[in-house]
Amino acid sequence: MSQMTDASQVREFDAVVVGAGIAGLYQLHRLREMGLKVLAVDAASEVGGTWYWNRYPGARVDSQSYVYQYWFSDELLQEWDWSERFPAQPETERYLNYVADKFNLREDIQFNTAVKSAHWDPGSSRWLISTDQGDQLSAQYFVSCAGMLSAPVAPPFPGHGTFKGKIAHTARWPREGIDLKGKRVGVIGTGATGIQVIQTIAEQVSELKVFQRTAQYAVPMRNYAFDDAERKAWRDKYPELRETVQHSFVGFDFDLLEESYYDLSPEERLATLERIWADGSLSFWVGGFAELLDDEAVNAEITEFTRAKIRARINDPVLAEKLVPNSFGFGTARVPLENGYYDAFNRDNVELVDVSETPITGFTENGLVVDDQEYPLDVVILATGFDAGTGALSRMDIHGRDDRSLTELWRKDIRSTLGLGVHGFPNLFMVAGPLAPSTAFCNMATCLQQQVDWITDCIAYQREQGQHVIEPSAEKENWWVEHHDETANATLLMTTNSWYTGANIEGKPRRLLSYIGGVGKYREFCDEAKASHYEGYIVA
Ligand code: NA7
Repeated sequence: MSQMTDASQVREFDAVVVGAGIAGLYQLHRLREMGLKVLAVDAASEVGGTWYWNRYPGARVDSQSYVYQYWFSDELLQEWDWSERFPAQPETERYLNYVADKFNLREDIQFNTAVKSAHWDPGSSRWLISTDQGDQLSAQYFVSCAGMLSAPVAPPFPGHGTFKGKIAHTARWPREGIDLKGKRVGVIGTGATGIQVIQTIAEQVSELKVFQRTAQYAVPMRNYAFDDAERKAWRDKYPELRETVQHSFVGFDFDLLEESYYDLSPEERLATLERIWADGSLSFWVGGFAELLDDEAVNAEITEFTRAKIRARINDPVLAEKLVPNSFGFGTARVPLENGYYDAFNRDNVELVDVSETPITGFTENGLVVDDQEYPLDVVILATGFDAGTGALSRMDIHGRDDRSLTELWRKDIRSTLGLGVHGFPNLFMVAGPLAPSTAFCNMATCLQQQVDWITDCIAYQREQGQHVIEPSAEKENWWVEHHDETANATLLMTTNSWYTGANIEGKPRRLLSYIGGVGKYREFCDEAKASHYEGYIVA
């Protein structure tokens, strides 16, 4: 108990789960069902995870509601009525609160509590965990459901402290909100988040300055309200949908097209692109031509199609060229959906400030400075993203066997086994860890549940066998990392700078954070590990 100061203060659990979002709630439920004594901790004051923190104006799920949900309870599927195809943050947060209440999950969640450190104690074969609230916890299993986009990053702009207005990061949006009506607002960042903010606040604020470093290819979202008949139609399809999402390329009810781009005439290609564009969802990207992601020529043609769509939306042709991406191919970074984003730039009160060549110098007391020009602002919104995949765990002080540090390991080389565990870290399980599809190439709800199920089955098997410790071997991990890299390197994604490859964080090792071999294929690897009774894992 070297990490602990007073053994009598230590609370003992079978498992400590970090996070009370989609994954954490389900993990808590599954482990409790098995009869384990579990504590979930979350830095937030309520459940929701991503949907608790990201309450910025316009925050909305861009996966269809009928697949972005839990599948484990038929009763829940019958009870919960989604109001829209793509629900806004408040509805998703309400859903997660409803789930927490329905399954009495709150009684085993400690809110307002962040894990500070977790150290593997070889003597007791347990994790010794400390929190920022002074808790000392001991658990056989340490399960991170801390999220893959939950560690926000903000550039260290000089003069930050001198600004007299308000600065808010989208992922730390205050619960009481920020009154933007009639204000002069600056938004830094035009990724999926910035796009949702900009299109939402453009008509509320007096002036909106959009500081854009890299333009994005955003696809129009076709959102609409569901009526009872539509909800019933989905409910009737749930048994089939539950299966479909688990075997598709990215965990949705659609899949990549079966036909090759090369088998179609130019007219047929265009007709297909128009058809999938009109669906108004991520299917234009990950439910389209498979060659988009690994064939430069095909990617270039689809990129041109998308650029033309963007140009057509902007009245001023000079501005249009600034909003059309020119440094990377369509689909080689996360594709945002938009709902009025490009139209916002046709408004008189919205100005694009191009910071691609001249970066933001910093804050003054009145606003932001670019190229010696001051932009007076009342509020600056940072939509500047996350330390994705590894950030949440790296920000905790996690030490495994032989005192090895996870932060140090990932600082040099981002490794994992199936994204579920890491060699050298016994009884550490990760949901949405790096090198699993859940980091970017999966409908999160599908992958999170599949991973929670795998972890639960693994723990159940261990207990049945009277085993206490499990850890992926070095060989198993090498096999996964090699397969992951081979799959990633065969695509066009590695050459685009974005959070997908860790390029948004200075010094972060480059590796595609998400497995891109397909959700169905990933599931097969996970199922094989289970069927082989965890061959390639070290058990004790
Ligand atoms: P992203 O996609 O990482 O976007 C962050 C944005 O912030 C992006 O446009 C960045 O430009 C911009 N950024 C970051 N630092 C700066 C500085 N110093 N100056 C100007 N602009 C800057 O984060 P999101 O929150 O939008 O989305 C993350 C994921 O959440 C999303 O993909 C969904 O899966 C949900 P850059 O592109 O680096 O030039």
